[in-house]
Amino acid sequence: MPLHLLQIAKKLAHDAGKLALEYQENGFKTESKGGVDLVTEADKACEQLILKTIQENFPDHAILTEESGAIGDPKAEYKWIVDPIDGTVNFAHGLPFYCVSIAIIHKGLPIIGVVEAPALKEVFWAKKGHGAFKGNSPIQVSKNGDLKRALFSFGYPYEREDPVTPMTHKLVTSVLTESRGARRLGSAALEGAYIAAGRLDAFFHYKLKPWDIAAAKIILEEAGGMMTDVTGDLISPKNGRTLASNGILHSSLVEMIKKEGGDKVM
Ligand code: 2AM
Ligand code: CA
Repeated sequence: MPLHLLQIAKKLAHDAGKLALEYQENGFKTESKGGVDLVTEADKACEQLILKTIQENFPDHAILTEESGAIGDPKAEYKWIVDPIDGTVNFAHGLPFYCVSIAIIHKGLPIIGVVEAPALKEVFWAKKGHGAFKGNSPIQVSKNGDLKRALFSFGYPYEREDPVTPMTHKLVTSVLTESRGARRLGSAALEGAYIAAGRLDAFFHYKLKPWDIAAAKIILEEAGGMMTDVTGDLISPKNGRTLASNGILHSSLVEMIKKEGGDKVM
């Protein structure tokens, strides 16, 4: 791996985060992508900043981003997966739960993840085999194996008519019965990083995209947690069903979701 890859990923997340904060301060235009999904001028500008640097420094690397899709050779040795602003609805409403999410995949294996939340002044990152960090401090998932003491987070997909919406309601109801509570933060990347840091114990969300979760997955796994499909298998990019946890709770959550029929919808 080029030695400076991690440094560049961190600098890019930081610079894009700074730019997002400037837009937050000075105002920005918002467009609808259809339904409740939004894109702002800031999403586009942050993405351009990140793309330009990757393309200048690593012309042979492939890139997948939320706003531009797939760029470059699909067989490239290195692939970047970028969400310039994860939590765009929060960003558009002036809520601080948004982040820049950058992952690097080498020959199909995730090696670097960076999630920077500029309004909260926090950066979470991990390098394969070297652990996960918040700033300079190592982080670890919670050691909580008791569902009753678990704090959950979850999300709804943008398509409100989707069959996963009633299933999400159903799962929230059972989580609220079984656990300490459920939060909805509105940024899947940040929620994954928060499980890695032990702030949350588990998270579920249907219909996520690779750019929502790629960086958080590396960080979470390096912090001792798990991110899988709701069945416990690998996440399918076709449906993006996602269950993340501290690892200890994972199999009981797979069971809980199965009991509600959550493994049957996608
Ligand atoms: P975004 O803010 O980048 O659009 C909100 O619950 C979280 O889930 C955010 O991370 C949001 O990403 C993501 N999200 C929700 N529905 C989605 C969908 N249908 N496709 C992709 N991402 C989605
Ligand atoms: Ca996103």
